Amino acid sequence: MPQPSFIGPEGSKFGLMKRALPFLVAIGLLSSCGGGTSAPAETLPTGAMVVEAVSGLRFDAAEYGPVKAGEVLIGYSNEDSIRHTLILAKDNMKVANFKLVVANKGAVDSGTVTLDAGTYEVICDVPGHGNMRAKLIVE
Ligand SMILES: [Cu+2]
Repeated sequence: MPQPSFIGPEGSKFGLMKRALPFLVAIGLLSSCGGGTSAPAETLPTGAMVVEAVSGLRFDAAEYGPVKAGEVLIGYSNEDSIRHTLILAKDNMKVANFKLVVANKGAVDSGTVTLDAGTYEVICDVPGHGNMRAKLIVE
């Protein structure tokens, strides 16, 4: 027996690393490129109106804006440790097809929504988060 137990682990460990390295590099490249439309945003876009979810089931402000009517880019950042959402409503009517979701601490989401002038409610619709309400002024 030519000492298989001594050579063996060293050799196989090194072999595994050699095989794993290109794979890890490929993952790194994929995640840094991004670009897929369905992939969640990892950073807040420049120029976005940013809302933060903070601990205590609150938004970071009671009122946001004023922003200009038209296409409004909204960013949502989670400074809390649980999942939050962001929807908009005006005159008790939900703004259709717009919902931002931040699943955990540090998560961000963003989206563009077309808004007329007026006062909107910013709402987190997670059950039990009824206190997460703020105003958004659009003019
Ligand atoms: Cu919430």
